[in-house]
Amino acid sequence: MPKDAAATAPVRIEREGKAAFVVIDNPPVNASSLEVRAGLLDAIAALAKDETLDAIVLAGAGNTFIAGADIREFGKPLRDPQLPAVIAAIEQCPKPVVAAIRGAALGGGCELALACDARVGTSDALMGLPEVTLGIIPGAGGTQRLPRITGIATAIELSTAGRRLPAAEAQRLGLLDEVVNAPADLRGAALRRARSLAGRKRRISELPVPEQSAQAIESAAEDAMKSARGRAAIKEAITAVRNAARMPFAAALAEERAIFQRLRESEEAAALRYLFFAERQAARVTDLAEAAPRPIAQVGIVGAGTMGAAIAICFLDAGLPVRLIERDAQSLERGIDRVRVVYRRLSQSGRMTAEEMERRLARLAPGLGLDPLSQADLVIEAVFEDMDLKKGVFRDLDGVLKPGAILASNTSYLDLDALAGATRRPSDCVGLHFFSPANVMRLLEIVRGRATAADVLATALAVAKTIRKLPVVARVGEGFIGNRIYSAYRTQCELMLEEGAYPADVDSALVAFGLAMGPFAVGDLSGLDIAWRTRQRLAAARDPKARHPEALDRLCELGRFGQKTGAGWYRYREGARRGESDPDVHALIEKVSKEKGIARHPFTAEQIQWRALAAMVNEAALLLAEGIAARPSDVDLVLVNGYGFPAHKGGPLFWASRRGRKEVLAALDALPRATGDGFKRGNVERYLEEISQSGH
Ligand code: T1G
Ligand code: NAD
Repeated sequence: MPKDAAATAPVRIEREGKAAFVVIDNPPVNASSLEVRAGLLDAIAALAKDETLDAIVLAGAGNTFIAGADIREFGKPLRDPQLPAVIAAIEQCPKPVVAAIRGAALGGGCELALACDARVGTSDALMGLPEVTLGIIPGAGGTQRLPRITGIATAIELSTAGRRLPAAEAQRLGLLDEVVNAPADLRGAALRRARSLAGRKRRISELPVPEQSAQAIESAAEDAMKSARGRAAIKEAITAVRNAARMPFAAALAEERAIFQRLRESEEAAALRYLFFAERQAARVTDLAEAAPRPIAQVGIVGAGTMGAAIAICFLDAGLPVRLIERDAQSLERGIDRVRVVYRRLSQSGRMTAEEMERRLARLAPGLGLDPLSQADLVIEAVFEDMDLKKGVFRDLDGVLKPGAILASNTSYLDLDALAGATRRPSDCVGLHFFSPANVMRLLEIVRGRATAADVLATALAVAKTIRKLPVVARVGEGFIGNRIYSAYRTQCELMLEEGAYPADVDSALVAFGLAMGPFAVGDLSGLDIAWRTRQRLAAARDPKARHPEALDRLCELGRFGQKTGAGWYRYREGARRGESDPDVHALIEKVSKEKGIARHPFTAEQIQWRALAAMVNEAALLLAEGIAARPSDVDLVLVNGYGFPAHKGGPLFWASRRGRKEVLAALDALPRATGDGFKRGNVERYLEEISQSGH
């Protein structure tokens, strides 16, 4: 192999005495691409017959072992050699092969490690079989070798949850034989381990599957199916792992591969691949150039209500000191208590030590008035959703904060440019729209104002990474991306009530589609008064000719705000989280239809689904055309990570791009007919084409 080819080869051999290191060097994450697989096969074949060698160590260059198969290859027919061939070569190699694992050994990377005779890792090693998060199952022996180490029940849990095991847990479960603290010690430890095998092979595939009670296996399978929500990959992963106990190794391996190949072609897999790359693209903002983020060492939060307190937890969890400000002592106490309750629950359930809880609470500094924020680098406002109040807070913050500090608002709908306009530093203003519960929901809509400086946006993106949030950038517009689309979707769902459906019909149809909850149950959970107040605020600007659903306003006029008032679209028994259909609501809805002269007709679940999703897709096209969102995949990320849209359907736009064009257009063309004047039809076709061209 000519010198320069050897230098760039994704797999190289480094000799060290009677040992050889096979190093995978395929940046950025040493994915086992076609070239890597071919390189590994050649290397193992060459070393297997090298009499001068007594040990082989498999390692990744940089701080990653192998992050799995190259996901970019999935949308196309897989080319030989495929991973099972490489794994068979390692198992059949007469010399012991030891995996030296630093960083990620995930999916195919974990399967390669399990094919080795021993595994040594550094303390930052991360092992697991996350294939189900890509709509597939392990396809190179993971479902057969893992249960031989951990037992069937644990292997079901690990392969269906897609869990990534830190080094200590991987060692406890037997995936790692040894853990070294310093990366510099890894090679030496791996060599010692290889030599300690004294030429013997230690094939996991030859191990028996540990005995386990049928009851333990059954409950692991049941638990896993609970979170499946119609996802085929979960069900298939359970089947494949269980085959380890009921079929010979080779037969179960072939069955695993067949399932893998079948799922690889599935829409679920295409959808999850699309979201995988969409997440990595979302943080890329084209015109940020080299803007460097500002340092954030101290954070302030104004308003310690439902959102403020949970946002404080995000920053405390990230190791930052937080000043939490309220308007009076009682509200402040309530806010601090909200933080304590979350940490106490984590500590009591063993997910956090009492010491760690105290450490995080010690970083929380409560206060009244804004002066304590004078040295903060970032302040997030989370007071009531009222423009005048928020403008006042922004104006006051402007007078207190040091130069260069960033002012952010957690507003759900309001005009960030107007808030920024209330200060003398609009370029330091940005929207940070968290989703409730903010310490749990991954999504963070970063709202870019007209004046927001590039380095302020870069800082917001860096902050999102620091607090482990998935950032999606939106421009200023009513409801930004998520709330705007959700509002259009909810409007169509409310209009269907006037035409013949009832809340439970709509909710069950959309839950059947895969949404976590239907719009009426969500409304009752978050409080109907929020949407009602927004509608009242926008009433003056509403097109008088457009159809406006009436039922919600009537419910709110009756003081039915949902769970918090014991009644909304549904009626709630004392303490119940699930509502019951309420004949009073049905009567109210029928009365509205009558008053409007609308003949009621039954809806099929499919009709409800198409109408609701067409509304989402259409509104997405409108806001993309306005530049509120930068790309279709950003919109899908928002709906999947903020509004319970099923990830295995990829988001409304991806889903629509996979349906027949005629069906989609028919559903879109039905919307103006149903909605009447004032309905704006978006150029959906353009964005569906864009997604189809993206090759997912
Ligand atoms: N294939 C191709 N590209 C990948 C990749 C992969 N497996 N993993 C990451 N990348 C790219 C990613 O798109 C980004 O590119 C860059 O690497 C950095 O990633 C047979 C079939 C390893 C924990 O599910 O979880 O093996 O945007 O931003 O935050 O059974 O990446 O810069 O151009 O995420 O440091 C199973 C997926 C595959 C692991 C690193 N493996 N990767 O996180 O960086 S299925 C996975 C990750 C499989 C076998 C089956 C993470 C990471 P770009 P990043 P990071
Ligand atoms: P909340 O009513 O639970 O809390 C608001 C807090 O602000 C109260 O504790 C109040 O005492 C405090 N406050 C009011 N005026 C203040 C002042 N001048 N100085 C300091 N504190 C003051 O409301 P919330 O649900 O946390 O919503 C807060 C903001 O977050 C709103 O803009 C809302 O639209 C937005 N938001 C809410 C959600 C949600 O699901 N609740 C989700 C995303 C965004």
